[in-house]
Amino acid sequence: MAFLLCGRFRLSLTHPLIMGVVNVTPDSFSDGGNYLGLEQALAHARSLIAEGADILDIGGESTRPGASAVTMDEERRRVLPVLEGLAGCGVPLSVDTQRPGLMREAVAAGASMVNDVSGFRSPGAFESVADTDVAICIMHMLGEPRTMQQAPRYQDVVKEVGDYLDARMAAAEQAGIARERIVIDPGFGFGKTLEHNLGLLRELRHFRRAGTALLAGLSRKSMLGAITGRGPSERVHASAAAALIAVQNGAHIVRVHDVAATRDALAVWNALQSQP
Ligand code: 7PJ
Repeated sequence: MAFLLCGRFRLSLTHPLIMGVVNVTPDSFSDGGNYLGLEQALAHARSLIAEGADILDIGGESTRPGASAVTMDEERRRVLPVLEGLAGCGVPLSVDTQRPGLMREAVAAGASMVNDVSGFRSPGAFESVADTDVAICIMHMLGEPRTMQQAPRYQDVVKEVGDYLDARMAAAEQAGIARERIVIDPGFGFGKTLEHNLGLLRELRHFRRAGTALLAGLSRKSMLGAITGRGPSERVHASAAAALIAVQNGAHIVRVHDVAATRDALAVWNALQSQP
């Protein structure tokens, strides 16, 4: 039976899992500490768990196209208190970071998964988590966030993304990270045109690898804006549809902002699976 080793959790992959997104943003009204930002993030995290999130992904750095980088200290100040505040919340916590130093601190603070949109390209990234038991999510990104949407090109997007993920997975295993701890993700919107994204979604099943979980993050992304003509906060229905298609096409985990809507969409899918 397929499962993902995720710190002290062992997640069954026989049903799709919902990863809820918790963005920790600075509070513009508070001086000094970031108390309000922290309280908001914790309240949001708890409501996502109540809505049915199986995993929470906590991020303190914006990886949206064109976003500017935050310092390691600032990222640490945003993320670590949220991890500590959610200790014992009952679901595994993922930290969305590209910094090996923060990966280790996050694991010490209770994270069960490390999600790196750069595919653990920073020197020492795999090594920083190899001797722990946490899961890692390796995502494909073409280039880097600042420039990735400047005319991305591929000969064959499905093949190139698949080859990249295979190479990163091999490097992870080389570093001592077992397959059962690895999640792979084609990285929708990270250096991809609408056409590339649609090709990846259509062929998502090609990214399934034995012993490894497949994650898809389509929630509220600009490809859904291009399709519907709607702004980010109005993409809930399109996001639920996209999550359902991703699961139908082989995703084990969907990374979403709107957990309640996704849960209901996947409940319909789950009901069909249990038919004889
Ligand atoms: C993803 C992510 C994704 C993984 C973001 C956004 C942009 N991590 N972090 N996969 N997207 N693994 O949520 O719109 O697709 S940030």
